[in-house]
Amino acid sequence: MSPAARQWRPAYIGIGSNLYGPVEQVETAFGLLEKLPKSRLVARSLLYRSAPFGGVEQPDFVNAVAALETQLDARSLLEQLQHIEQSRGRERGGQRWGPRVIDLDLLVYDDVVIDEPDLTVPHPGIAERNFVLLPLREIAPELEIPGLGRVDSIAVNEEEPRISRIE
Ligand code: A4P
Ligand code: MG
Repeated sequence: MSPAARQWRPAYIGIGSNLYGPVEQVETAFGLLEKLPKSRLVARSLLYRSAPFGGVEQPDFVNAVAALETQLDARSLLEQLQHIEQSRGRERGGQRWGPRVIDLDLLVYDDVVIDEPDLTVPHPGIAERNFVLLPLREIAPELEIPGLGRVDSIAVNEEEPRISRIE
């Protein structure tokens, strides 16, 4: 293994659920992220309740963001996230933007830019989704996102439906 591959690199994960007890699902996801190989969970946002984005009629979501440091490369990390989704009973091939027990999106992986259909990093939805932006701003306001700039300089999307913190 090259020395570079052993570096600890920051990564941010968006978590969403709107089925089967979303608060518990998100809490469980944090627990599973904590156990990822070659990775450590370094910060977690509060939980946010948000109206569904994307035009599909469905229950409200619970969203949060996790900060990791990881020695996994971006693709290996995405595979691990997909394992977690599967282990929680996430069905593949469901409706796009439809309801899901757990959704884990790789939002940012250090300063890396990847533009492939199966992995786009930074995640293209960050700037238009308050349910990603607000929890990310809570834990990483100074983060520089390639192509977008500092998190706390990204404007909130005023068009997006309601969102509130779960106290
Ligand atoms: N993929 C590419 N880049 C990435 C990345 N950075 N992270 C590929 C994760 N996956 C990435 O994902 C489809 C494919 O995207 C994967 O095979 C992966 O290789 P998916 O999770 O299976 O499909 P999806 O989630 O149905 O599609 P998509 O486009 O990821 O949906 P979104 O954008 O996640 O939207 N409203 C609220 N309020 N809160 C939500 O969390 N979520 C959605 C889902 C809709 N509305 C929502 C919420
Ligand atoms: Mg997804």
